[in-house]
Amino acid sequence: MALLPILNYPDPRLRTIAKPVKEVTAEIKTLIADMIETMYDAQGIGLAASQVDRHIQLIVMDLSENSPRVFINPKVTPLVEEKQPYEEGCLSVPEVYDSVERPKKVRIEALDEHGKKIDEEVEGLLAVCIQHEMDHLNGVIFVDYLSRLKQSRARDKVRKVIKIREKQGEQTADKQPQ
Ligand code: K1U
Ligand code: ZN
Repeated sequence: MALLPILNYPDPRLRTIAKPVKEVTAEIKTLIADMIETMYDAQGIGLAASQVDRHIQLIVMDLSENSPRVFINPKVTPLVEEKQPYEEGCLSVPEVYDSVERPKKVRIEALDEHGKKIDEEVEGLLAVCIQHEMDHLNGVIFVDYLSRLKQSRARDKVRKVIKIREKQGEQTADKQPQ
């Protein structure tokens, strides 16, 4: 398994629209394992393939530690008009957190890593997280919902965090080994 570099905001590659997965090949299975390892290493609860520069409709998630879930070709439909705010974070926008309002209850239709159909009505953090990850597959980042001022502050913050991480010798998607 391998740790994958995560793209940082405002990298334009994060704006790429993901394509459907045609078949769960050995290569996709390796990508799933690598994404799960990368998500755990970064202490995230979700990761979309777009964030590791693979522009296919694939999401991994773990809200409960050690029971990772995989969503392939997900479709997410709001079931209620009521929205709820949640203080979101993003592994592509490190150390920036802000409140985003999203529909409280959604339906998730997808395939899992074995090709089995998923069809669930969800609320709470799972509803928040799947909508955040779906946005990634559509080239949308949670800071897009914030004011221009907050977006500009987020860009500055990410630049600072990357500099510190590079000084600490961490590998980032912005700086690959020569
Ligand atoms: O997509 C990502 O970058 C992962 C992201 C998922 C997410 C967290 C919180 C709300 C919406 C989506 C993260 O895992 S951010 C880091 C994190 O673990 C976290 C941050 C705030 C609340 C809970 C978890
Ligand atoms: Zn994110």
